Amino acid sequence: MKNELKVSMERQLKIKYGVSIEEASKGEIFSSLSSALMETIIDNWNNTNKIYSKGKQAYYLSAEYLMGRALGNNLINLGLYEEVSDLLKELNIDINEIEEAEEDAALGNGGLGRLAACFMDSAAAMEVPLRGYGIRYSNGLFKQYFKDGFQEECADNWLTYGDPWSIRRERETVKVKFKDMEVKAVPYDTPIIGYDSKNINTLRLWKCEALESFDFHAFNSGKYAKAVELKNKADDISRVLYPNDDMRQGKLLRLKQQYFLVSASVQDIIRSHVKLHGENFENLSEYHAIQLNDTHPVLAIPELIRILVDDYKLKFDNALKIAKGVFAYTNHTILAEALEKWDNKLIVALFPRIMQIIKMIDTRFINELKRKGYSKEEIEEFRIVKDGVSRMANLAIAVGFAVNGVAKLHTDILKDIELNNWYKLYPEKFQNKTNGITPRRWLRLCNRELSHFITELLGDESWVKDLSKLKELEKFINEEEILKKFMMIKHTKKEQLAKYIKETEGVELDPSSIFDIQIKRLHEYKRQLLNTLYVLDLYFRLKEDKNLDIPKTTFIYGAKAFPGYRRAKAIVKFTNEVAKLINNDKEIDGKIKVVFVENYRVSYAEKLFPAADLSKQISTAGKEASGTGNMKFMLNGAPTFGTMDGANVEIVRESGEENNFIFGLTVEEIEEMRGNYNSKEYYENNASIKRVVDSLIDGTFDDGNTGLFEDLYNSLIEEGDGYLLLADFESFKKAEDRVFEAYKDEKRWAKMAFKNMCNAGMFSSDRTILEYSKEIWNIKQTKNTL
Ligand code: 26Q
Repeated sequence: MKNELKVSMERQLKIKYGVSIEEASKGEIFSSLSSALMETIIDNWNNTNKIYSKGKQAYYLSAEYLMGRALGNNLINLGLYEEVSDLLKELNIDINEIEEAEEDAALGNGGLGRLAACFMDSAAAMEVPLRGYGIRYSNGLFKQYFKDGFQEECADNWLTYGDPWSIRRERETVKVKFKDMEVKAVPYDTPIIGYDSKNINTLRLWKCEALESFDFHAFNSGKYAKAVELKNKADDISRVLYPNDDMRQGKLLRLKQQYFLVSASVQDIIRSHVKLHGENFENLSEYHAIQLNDTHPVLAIPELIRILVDDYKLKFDNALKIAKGVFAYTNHTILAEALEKWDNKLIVALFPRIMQIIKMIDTRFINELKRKGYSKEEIEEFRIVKDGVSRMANLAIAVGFAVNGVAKLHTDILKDIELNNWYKLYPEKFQNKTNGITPRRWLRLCNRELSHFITELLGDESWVKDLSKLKELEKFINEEEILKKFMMIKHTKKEQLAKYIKETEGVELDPSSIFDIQIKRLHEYKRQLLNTLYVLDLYFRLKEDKNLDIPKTTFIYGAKAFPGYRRAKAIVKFTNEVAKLINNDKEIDGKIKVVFVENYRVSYAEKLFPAADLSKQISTAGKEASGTGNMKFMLNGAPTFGTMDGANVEIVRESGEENNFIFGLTVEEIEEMRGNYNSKEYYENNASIKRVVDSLIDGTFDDGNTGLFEDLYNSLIEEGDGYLLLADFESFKKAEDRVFEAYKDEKRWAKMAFKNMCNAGMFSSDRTILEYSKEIWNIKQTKNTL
């Protein structure tokens, strides 16, 4: 294998770049090695497709896939990591440097996009016939850097040096029609390699192109701009990922993107159905299930009906009935502002036929409700088309055969509160599917030291595919030598992170300090500001009391703010100012340190999770649907410091409340308080709170006259502190005291951390994907035996 790979690499280097291995740059080595690996998997890939097409398949429709890097993960899944590492070493090349040469594929914002990527990996490993459909954005999520502590953004041109992990399938191009234009959707297929399996699944991403790349007649008559106008208009559709991960933004281009994705994907599914089973659609749901990742791809429903009615001449009611057997919908959010509503005028302007179909679905649905005895007023709240807009969640629940939340608490909130009316109408549709993470990337790849130790203790590597086996490690919980080794590995990962942070951020960290880490998109509800107010209070207390006895602590943040989200950007700036003040204070002498890392992304996450002592998950209870970063920390042996929100509830149930640091109001307590909360009381009656909140307006910090800090002050004091930061402040502080207490006792801490790792088994996305397969899609695990 080694020699074969080397020969293939040399050939690739020659044809692509005209260089030898000795002359090649790191990027060129990355690219040629990846192409060489592609060559070795093609047969298994084609055979997997062949075998899958015989039975029922599921399709994941998602506007986002936050894949990160492919090389390291693919080597792990192929079982070739060590071999290739040796091969490169013989050539005087460090495999880490080659991995670092790969750009992240950042075609997603955060949790929802990363979940889609974990699901792809798990489906392949579990040999589940699932195919992903998405958009091949030319620009992924923006890159972030800090200038004077302010967030700045620049474009992510991840394709500048090409993508060796995808194949353009020109022959499978489809056309997508808008009212005013027609475009090509060209598929790019990426292999999703199953760990320790011959199964290779497919992620198909569509690129938008003009039918003619260039208007020759316009060019000849000297109209150069006009000659490329249509090309640019088509390119725009798959040009960039919208960097928003909550608010609905009624943007025309975003709606075009959504329809582009679903029209191409549904046409593709129907084309393969017709090829395999003929023009018979009564059996569509016997062969296909389509999972809608949030409301973003919900237009797939009217698009399928359009194709069946207009192209294959089915009756509308029959087409609707068929659609009802095919679609299932996942809800990822509780925030009301995130529920997508599209202006009907926009829909009509872009695709009038889709508007007609949505209205027909709405009419049929109203009739169904009338038959069930609902009154006119009651029916109004269910309407799909209402007040000039189309409500995508309503469309998805009315037509889909299943609706699921992403953690137990989240599903309960949907059933009991947010979607209670729907739950009463269709109780049988509602399911819970607690999220998960892939143990390949989030342990086996990113923490090879810990992985090898686990394998040594368990005797083999079967845990990588059956994470529940970690539970067997609990029998070692009182063995000092084992705990010592476990904590030594943690220390090694902290040293590696400290080195990287020194190189990239220029900040020196002490690996023996507590690494307290909060990494996630920046949002008011995720409460990074609460964390920073706490750190500032701790700083003030240290200044007052030189003898305050706390273990040395490093507070690490990573987060991108939506470029138009002023308050989120204010929190970035404020945290950077607090960091500057603390890190430069000679008196503090490094007792506490704060670092906000630049450009947090999947490949950075792989360095942060394994090095964490403490996982910060501090959202206002009831706001975080699940969270998945919390699971990555747990798997790498970090206790959770968090509220009873999202999947934290299940994490604590699995690992024990005594092994985590839970604080803050619960969902029930917040419900009870509704309307009676007055943040000013907390501000006026608590000196610590007053001091840190006042620092926002008393000149302690400089926001460059932008008014950003005053705005933060107003959010807490004048606008009522909607996310209850001040209400949870004292409880937060007490929980931090418990952390310090626990950390001082090395053995106790080691046990807490170890206990978390041992109980992370249920958070494998392998478990999640098998639940979707059995309980929603009704598809079978199918081994590639060819
Ligand atoms: C919608 C319309 C227009 C533009 C953008 C959007 C948009 C894009 C992305 C709306 C939402 C998102 C992403 C949401 C998201 O990441 N939600 C997270 O999903 C995770 C996986 O289920 C959960 O763990 C998190 O709790 C949830 O916040």
